[in-house]
Amino acid sequence: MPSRRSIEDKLYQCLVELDRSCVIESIKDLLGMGARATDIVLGPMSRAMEEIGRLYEEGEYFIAELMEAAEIFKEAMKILEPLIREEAKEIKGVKRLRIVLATVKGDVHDIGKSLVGVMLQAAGHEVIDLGVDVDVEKIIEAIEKYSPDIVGLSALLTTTSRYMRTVIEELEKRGLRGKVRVIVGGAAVNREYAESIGADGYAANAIEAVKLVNSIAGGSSGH
Ligand code: B1M
Repeated sequence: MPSRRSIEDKLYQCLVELDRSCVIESIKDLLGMGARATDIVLGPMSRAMEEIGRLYEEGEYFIAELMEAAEIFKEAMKILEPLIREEAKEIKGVKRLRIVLATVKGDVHDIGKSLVGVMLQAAGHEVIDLGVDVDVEKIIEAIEKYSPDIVGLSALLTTTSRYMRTVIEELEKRGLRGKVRVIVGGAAVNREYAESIGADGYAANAIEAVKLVNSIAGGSSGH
């Protein structure tokens, strides 16, 4: 009987090699062994996506491979998402907050942002997902329309992470900054950067994002 660790390694390898059927089979095997869907996604699957990015940087993979990897990831999420929703209920916060989520202008990476949205919803919060390549005008429209407690911004590109500062500055100019908390995340962002642009919080992954929102909920009236 193979160990859970060896199946995790297999899943990682199969995703790096873009072997769709092996990815699905390994996920089913891991679930059959009692693994948590959240651990599968945030563990071997996320590590594999990082490696795929590295292979792209090294010139071994091209855009076609990045797109294929994203498709396989999304197919796997069809199996994993309902289970992640169940698991995230365990980190349910005390208050329900309303969060407007967006991947910022110029950036079309949506897998991580969507995962954050799924887990926040499952943890009991209301999520309005504006999608990808979202400019500050759309964010402001959403703030005016939905009066969210939090705006969550995602960026995976170094170039687009700068737009997070633009959003915060524009909210200040329009007198909206005091009305919402702004939290940021995504592979191009870290805690130092979040602090430097005056964000209210940073989360490294989807679980951390839920914990961050729950901690903000602890000090707010909620929706
Ligand atoms: Co792109 N890409 N990509 N890509 N891509 C990266 C990001 C890159 C790091 C790869 C690399 O070179 N190593 C690199 C960026 C380098 C940089 O700027 N520092 C890169 C590049 C260069 C590009 C293009 C410019 C390539 C080109 O065209 N020349 C181009 C840009 C397109 C654009 O956006 N304008 C591009 C395109 C693409 C695809 C469209 C082909 C595809 C995305 C498909 C899609 O999303 N629908 C793609 C992919 C798949 C990747 C990698 C390989 C994987 C991203 C992913 O889905 N990871 C990526 C490599 C990497 O990230 N190291 C790469 C899995 C996901 C679960 O993790 O998204 O990090 P992640 O989300 C995590 C956390 O970051 C966090 O929680 C999530 C779950 O734990 N998180 C938040 C995310 N958002 C959050 C928000 C929060 C809190 C936490 O609060 C609000």
